[in-house]
Amino acid sequence: MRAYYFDNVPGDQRLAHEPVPSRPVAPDTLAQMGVLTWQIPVAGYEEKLDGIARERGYKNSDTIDVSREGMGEVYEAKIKGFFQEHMHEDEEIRYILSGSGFFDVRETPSDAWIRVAAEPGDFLILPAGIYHRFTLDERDNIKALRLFQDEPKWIPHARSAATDVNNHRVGYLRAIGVGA
Ligand code: KMT
Ligand code: NI
Repeated sequence: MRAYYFDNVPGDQRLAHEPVPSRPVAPDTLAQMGVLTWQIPVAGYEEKLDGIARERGYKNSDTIDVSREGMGEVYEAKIKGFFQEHMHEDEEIRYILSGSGFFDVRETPSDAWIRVAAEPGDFLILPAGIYHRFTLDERDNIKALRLFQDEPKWIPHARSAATDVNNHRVGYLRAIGVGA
């Protein structure tokens, strides 16, 4: 999965926003932030994914189709919501089946955005407590499997003074060795 520092140039969120020259971010750097990435070929993915799900205790999954056709009336609102910086109290686990998009994750303590370009076959885990956002790219569609440990809890907590002291946020910072 390709990742690079976001250029912070205002404009269409669907564009790559990759600086020239690019500033790539290695998988190891992402892993130090608790962001784990794998490649699992889409052909015959079920068996491999079952293994990971068993290992990590993911008991449930569903698929999400982020596209105008897939979402209907709620499309615009969803797209806006996904791109608002937020955190969750659970991991955000995605396996990309088709299409593409960008997961932006905040590096701490620099507060820089790192853009992760997700494509079919990419498996991605965002840890609980990390600030992040998502956007479609110019292709305007992505289909992904969402995995979860128990009940789906997709509550996005928009970044605020309150989330800065949320237990899961504080636990995340401790886990990556940043802050108090
Ligand atoms: C999320 O929670 O931001 C999403 O599910 C985005 C779409 S998954 C490719
Ligand atoms: Ni999220």
